[in-house]
Formats: sequence, C-alpha cells, structure tokens
Amino acid sequence: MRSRLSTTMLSWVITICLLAFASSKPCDNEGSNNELLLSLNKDLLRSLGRQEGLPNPSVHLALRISSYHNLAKESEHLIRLNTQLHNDIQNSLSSSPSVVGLLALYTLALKSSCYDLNTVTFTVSDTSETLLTHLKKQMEKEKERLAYSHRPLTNYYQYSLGVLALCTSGIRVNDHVSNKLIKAVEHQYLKQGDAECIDTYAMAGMALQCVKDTGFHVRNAAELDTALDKIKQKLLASRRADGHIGNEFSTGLAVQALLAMGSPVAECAASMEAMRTDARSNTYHNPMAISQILPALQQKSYLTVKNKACLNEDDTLVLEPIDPVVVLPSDTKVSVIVEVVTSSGEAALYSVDVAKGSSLLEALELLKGREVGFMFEKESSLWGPFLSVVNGEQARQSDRRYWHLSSDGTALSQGINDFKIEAAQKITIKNTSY
Ligand code: B12
Repeated sequence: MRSRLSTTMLSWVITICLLAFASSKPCDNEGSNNELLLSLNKDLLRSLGRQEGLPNPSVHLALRISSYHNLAKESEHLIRLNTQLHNDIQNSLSSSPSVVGLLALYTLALKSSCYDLNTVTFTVSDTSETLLTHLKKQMEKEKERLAYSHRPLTNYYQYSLGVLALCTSGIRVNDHVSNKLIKAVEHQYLKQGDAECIDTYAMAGMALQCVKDTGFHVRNAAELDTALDKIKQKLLASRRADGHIGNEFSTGLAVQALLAMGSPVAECAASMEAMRTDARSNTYHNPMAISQILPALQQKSYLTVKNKACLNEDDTLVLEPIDPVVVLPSDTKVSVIVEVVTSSGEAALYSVDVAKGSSLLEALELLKGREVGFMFEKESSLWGPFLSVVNGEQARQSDRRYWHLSSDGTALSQGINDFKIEAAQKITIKNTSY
C-alpha cells in the first residue's frame, strides 16, 4: 500500500517537474536570446569609441536597423561618417578605379539614418554631383567592364552592394546593370578563386530581391525569378549539419538574404542558433562580423532601410562602464613555422616562438623584428589589417592576386589580427590568384 502511494506521488512530482520545465524553457531561451542581442548591440556601440581609422558605415547600418538604439551616439557617428568617410571617398573618387563598395555602404548608412541623400555631393575635377549620381556612374563603369570580362572592376559582392544601395534609395536600377548580375548568377560566376562565395550570393540575393520588389524589372521578370531561386537553392544547399551556411562569417548575410527572399523564420532557426552559439563563445569580436550577423539575429535584412522612417525609435541602449580587462601574455610559448610562397613558387621557411594566444600579426611582427629576412606590410580595411606585401612582393588586387593564409594546410577563416595562435603550427602565406 505504502509503496503504491509513493509511486503515485513520485509520478506526480515528475509530471509537475516536466510541466514546469516545458513551460519555462522557451521563456528562458527568449530571455537569454534578448540578452545576447543587447550585448552584441552594445559591443557594436562600444566599437564606435575605439575606431582608430575611418568610421565604419557597415557598423552604422547595423546599429540603425537594430530594434535598440542610443540615438546620441548614433548621431555623433553619423557626423563622423559625413565628414571623415566622406572626405576619404572624395579623395578616392579621383584616384581609384572603383570605390563602388564603400560608396554603396556609405549610401546605405546614410539612408538608414533617414538622411536626405540629395544633399550629399562630391566634387571631382571641379564638378559637383550627388552621391547617388556618383554611385550610378560607378556602377556603369563596373557594368562596362562586364561587357568584355565576366568579372567587374571590383567583385560581385561590391557590384551587388551597389545595386542594393541604389535600389533601397528609390533609384531605378538600369536594367542592363541588374541583368549582368542575373547572368552572373546563371553562369555561376560568383566565385572566390575556385570556390563559390556564399557572402556574395547572399548580397546578390538581397540586391535582386530589392529590384524585384520595385516591380520595374518587367522585361526579364522570369530570368530574375530564376536567379533568385538559384540563389536560394545555393544558400540552402550550403547549409552545414551544424547550421552554418558557408562559414561562421557568411551565415549572417546568408540568413539576411533568405529572410529577404521570403524564407520563413523557422527555415533559418538552426542557422540562427549556430550564430548564437558562436556569439556566446566570442567568435564575433570583430565589429564588422557583428554588423553582418546582428540584423539576421533580429530577423531583419539590409532591405529594411528601404522603408525606414526613423520615427518613434527606442532610445534605451546605455553603455555601462566596464572594467578594462588586462590580458597578460601567457607564459606558455608555442612554435610557429611561417612559410612564404612567392608568385614564382619559391618557398622560404622561418620559425618563431610566441606566447600562446598571440595573434598572427603579433607573430609576424616578432619575426620581422628578428631581422632574419622576413618583412611584411599591411593595409587597413573595414575588417582590420589586410596583409598586402611580404618580403617586398606585393600581391596586387589590381592583378587579382592576394596573400592567402592557411594553417597546416587549412585556409584561415580570419585575418592576421583576429587569428590567434593557440598551438604549434605551420602558417603558409602564399601569393595566390583569385
Ligand atoms: C572579396 C573578398 C576577398 C577578396 C578581396 C579582393 C577583391 N577585390 O575581390 C580576396 C580574395 C583578396 C580576399 C582575401 C581574404 N579574405 Co576575404 N572576403 C571578400 C568578401 C567576399 C567581400 C569583401 C568586400 O569587397 N567588401 C566590400 C568593401 C566595401 O569593404 P572593404 O572592407 O573595403 O573590402 C576590402 C577588405 O574587406 C579586404 N578584405 C577582403 N577579405 C578580407 C579579409 C580580412 C581578414 C581583411 C582584414 C580584409 C579583407 O578586401 C576588400 C576589397 O578591397 C568578404 C565577405 C564579407 N562578408 O565581407 C570576404 C571576407 C571579408 N574575407 C575573409 C577572409 C577570411 C579572407 C582571407 C583571410 C582568406 C585567407 N584564408 O587568406 C583573405 C585575406 C588575407 C590577407 N591577405 O590579409 C572573411 C573574413 C572573416 C573574418 N572574421 O575576418 C570574409 C568575411 C569571408 C568569410 N565569410 O569568411 N577576400
């Protein structure tokens, strides 16, 4: 009798526990997901204060399409974009063959702040024209290149950014310009070297979806639909078992594109979970990476800027002071072999011991200081320092070459500043064409 009673009681207790667990779990998840979003948002906001070089338009864009704001800090940043970045682009317009990507990101950033784009002008050779006129002209130059080559002056990622920026600003994109992107999707030209570039497919998806939504592109409506379908299939087929689409750094753009192209949120749930896991393990410490994943985690895409009204915005995001974390170099040393392979195929080997956890950049600087014949130079970019010259040899983007980085034969998914050396390994720096 007593044992029957206790069994009944036990099953009651278990049932109550299970019910409590089942009803609390989704709420707990939601709470911790919101906390994560806020923390990423704050990380981006904090990065504004640390920016050494030019203000970053991609970070501005992500802050502006977020649901949470610190309007004072965003306004300050807008002024910096409008002066410092503006002047930099003004200088590049007359000296560089194309600045279409940066011009497009600048346009998207201003648009996300509801800035009147018709009042923004650049003066080149004593002629003043609006930002949007310059962007249209740059796209024409890119398109002209495509008449005799299947690659634009820059790359299809920037070409897509250009289409997206014009389209979300309410400018009718020339049919010939969008057709070139449609053809590139059809012929599978959106590649980085031999591999398909997921980031580029994602950006092309957002650009072409915007063009479709305007309803102007009627002449080749069927081809436009086929290209959009192909992009969607490509993104879904690149989904790995762990949820990432491409790699950790392309998943944000891929999810943005899928949502923009009408995929239900549930279809992206595993990819969003993969990004949340990455974020919790601090994979996204580069502000540029956060700027590409945060909209996706908020179930938004860059297309949102098109209808942004900037009215009644939240203004609750505050930055609590944080104690500066001093990371002392580890006492443990690890050996790194650095192999440099020049364009002629000649290889040179160097070795250096570095504190565990050092960045590759720190290792290269240490090696350079040893005066063993190893030298390098870097250029700044939105993602941080880009390795441009090694042992006096420049891998020029104008020749479609770059210094490719790999560790023990596996390509690095981060650059010299973000990649940390945790164990002994061989780093290969190879002059490669793309
Ligand atoms: C195109 C591209 C390239 C081209 C750029 C040249 C060209 N004209 O096409 C090439 C092939 C050279 C390239 C190289 C690399 N890339 Co790349 N690249 C891109 C891509 C698809 C678009 C960049 C772009 O045009 N942006 C638009 C313009 C307006 O912004 P920008 O900052 O001014 O663009 C310049 C820089 O971004 C720079 N750049 C390109 N890649 C990288 C990577 C790093 C780490 C840095 C610091 C700079 C940099 O070249 C761009 C053109 O001049 C992005 C995708 C993305 N999600 O952003 C990946 C991306 C930025 N690249 C990436 C990586 C990992 C690399 C490499 C480190 C790969 C490797 N294993 O060697 C190398 C850089 C090595 C070095 N020498 O320092 C990652 C960076 C992730 C991270 N956390 O840092 C991204 C996000 C792709 C991904 N999903 O993994 N890349």
